[in-house]
Amino acid sequence: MKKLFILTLFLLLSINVYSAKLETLTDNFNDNSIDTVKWDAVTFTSGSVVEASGKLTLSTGTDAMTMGVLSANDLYDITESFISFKVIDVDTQEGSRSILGVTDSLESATYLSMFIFMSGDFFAVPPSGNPVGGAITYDSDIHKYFRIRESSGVTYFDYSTDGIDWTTMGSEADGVGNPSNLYVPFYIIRLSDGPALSVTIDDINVLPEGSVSVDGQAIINIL
Ligand SMILES: [Ca+2]
Repeated sequence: MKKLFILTLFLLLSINVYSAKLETLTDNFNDNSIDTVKWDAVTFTSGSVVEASGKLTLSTGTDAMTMGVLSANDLYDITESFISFKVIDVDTQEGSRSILGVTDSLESATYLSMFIFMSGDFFAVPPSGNPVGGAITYDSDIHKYFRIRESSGVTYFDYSTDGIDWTTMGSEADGVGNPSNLYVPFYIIRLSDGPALSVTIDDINVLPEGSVSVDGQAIINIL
């Protein structure tokens, strides 16, 4: 009985200490209702977060600093894991900034890995904060799937048109932060007054059949 008690205590403590692998956070947004077990949807001032027509749209208002935010309720572990998502469309004009990815702090991150869409381009931003792979002009017909993955202490950034064949933008060592307990925020913010802006995403960690990782290893989360 004592052993059972100790084992139970160990398991309970383990649940509190270790985050689930990031690849286990999945959503196809097909039930047109935000899954509040997985996600916290937040709007600031006149922004909005809407799951409809099988996808999720985050929007700003027309005032500066308005935003729409979808953030995972739990923390996740990216080590030897990954997150992929589909960007159906995103406003990238001046005054718009969309940030999709993971971070160990919402205030002052020591580990972060994010895609940022701004000024007509998108960037892969690794833990150092210095983009890898340069600026790529965003084209919604070409840049549909995005993925951040970690392997052996290195974080990689990939994009794909079909979710099957991937292009690696760049990579960087994880650095000093904690990649095992990460927030997963997706948000769009309007930096100055102007028309409302939006980003529409889908298929968090859901990829078409036939998709394999860039290094040819595991087949991941097929439809
Ligand atoms: Ca969907």
